[in-house]
Amino acid sequence: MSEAFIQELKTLLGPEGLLLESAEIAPFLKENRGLYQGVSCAVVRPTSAEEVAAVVKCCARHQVTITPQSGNTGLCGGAVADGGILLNMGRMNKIREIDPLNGTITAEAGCIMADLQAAAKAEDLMFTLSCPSEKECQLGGNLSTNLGGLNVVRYGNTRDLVLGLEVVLPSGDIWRGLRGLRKDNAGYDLKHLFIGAEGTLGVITAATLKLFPYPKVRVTAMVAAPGIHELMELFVTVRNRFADHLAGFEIIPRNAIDLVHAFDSSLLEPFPERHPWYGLIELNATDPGLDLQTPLQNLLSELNCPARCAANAAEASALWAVRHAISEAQTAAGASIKHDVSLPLNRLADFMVEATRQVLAHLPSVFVCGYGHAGDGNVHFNLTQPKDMPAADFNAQHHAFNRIVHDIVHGMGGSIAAEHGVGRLKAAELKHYKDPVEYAMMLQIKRLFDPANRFNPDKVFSCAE
Ligand code: 2HG
Ligand code: ZN
Repeated sequence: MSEAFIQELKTLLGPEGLLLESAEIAPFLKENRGLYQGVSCAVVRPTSAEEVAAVVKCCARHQVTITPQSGNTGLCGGAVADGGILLNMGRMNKIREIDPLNGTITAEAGCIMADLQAAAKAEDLMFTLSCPSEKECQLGGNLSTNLGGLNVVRYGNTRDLVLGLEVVLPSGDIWRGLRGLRKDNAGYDLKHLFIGAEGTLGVITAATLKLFPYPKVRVTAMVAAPGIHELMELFVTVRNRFADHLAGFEIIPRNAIDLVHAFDSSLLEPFPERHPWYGLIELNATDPGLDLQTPLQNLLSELNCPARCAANAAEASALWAVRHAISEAQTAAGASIKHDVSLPLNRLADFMVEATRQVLAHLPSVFVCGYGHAGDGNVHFNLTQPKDMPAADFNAQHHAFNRIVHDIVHGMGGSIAAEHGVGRLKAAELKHYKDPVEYAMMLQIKRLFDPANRFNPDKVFSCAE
């Protein structure tokens, strides 16, 4: 980066908007899982779309690349700086509007998910995205990876919630598309190009998303099943019985619960006895008079299904705390090779069985723990380093494990990237598995929006494109 470029940035941003000291920059260059080390000598922290646009134009003049970053909680290296500037959105954290009549929130990319939930709740509305990292992750990242999360059965993925976007394009133009319309068929629906694009087509600076009436009734229950096939059957039965009242259904293997207890022994043991599989069910309703608990309990006892219905909000939180802790517990247990994949619901259980069989055949001592969001077929099929194997040796198996797991996913009609993005981690895998016609269309779109390949250049697409 030239001195002239840095001088221009200083003029555009002022001292708070530009970090140049290595000690200040270092936290932004850290990658969540320690897989990558970001490289940059300038972290830009704008406060408006106009500032972002000015920075983008300045980068174009000086041929500098841009890595957009929001909460930096990603798991696939999508926000790792590549030598150009790191565009951190954390200071664009204003909620611009909550419109109760329209049922929408318009918020900037640097807003933290938990803050959006709280702001909506204050208006008796629900911001429905929720995930274990909700106290740190930011809207820009949620949009850029199309996060699903814990309420996906009822409310859908991020993409299903977005009505409008504000985006700074690689040209430096600002697309002011913050419409709150539920029906808009005036031409192409361009917002969907930017959602899930991981900052490769532009920087999302704000979004308008749907809100829902805040539920007045909530039932949380942990259930148990002898196998994953039985658990998925139970999911379908509960979904068909409760339809829109089913907000979430999480699938959890026994060894995830063991992992969680090894990490934090104060977390709840759901039942006195152990079971191979657990399901965490969340039902909700806006009608305060509606009893969901009795019919759920009746259904589960008719099915002879071990169940623990939370008696109060504290017990519900304790049950959810077990689920929330899985990812952190896995991190604490050693190096992990993660597969954030999705399957058609009718193949999810077969996938779990077959993938477990094949990875154990490859490395019998590997710790296999696949859990996730049953509602949208999203499984986190994660492998943890065996205790007797150095992390470097285990990590050297990354490609071999990817090939085993992703081949099964692909063969069953699933996707190798569900809600954590492609980032740097899966760029080569994406190219390997994507239909060539589809991949070529993606490349054409990338080249149309970003012909100089300056926006997150080494993410989603392989460097060699
Ligand atoms: C979750 O559902 C998150 O807990 C993280 O998506 C999953 O760490 C993971 O693999
Ligand atoms: Zn998840």
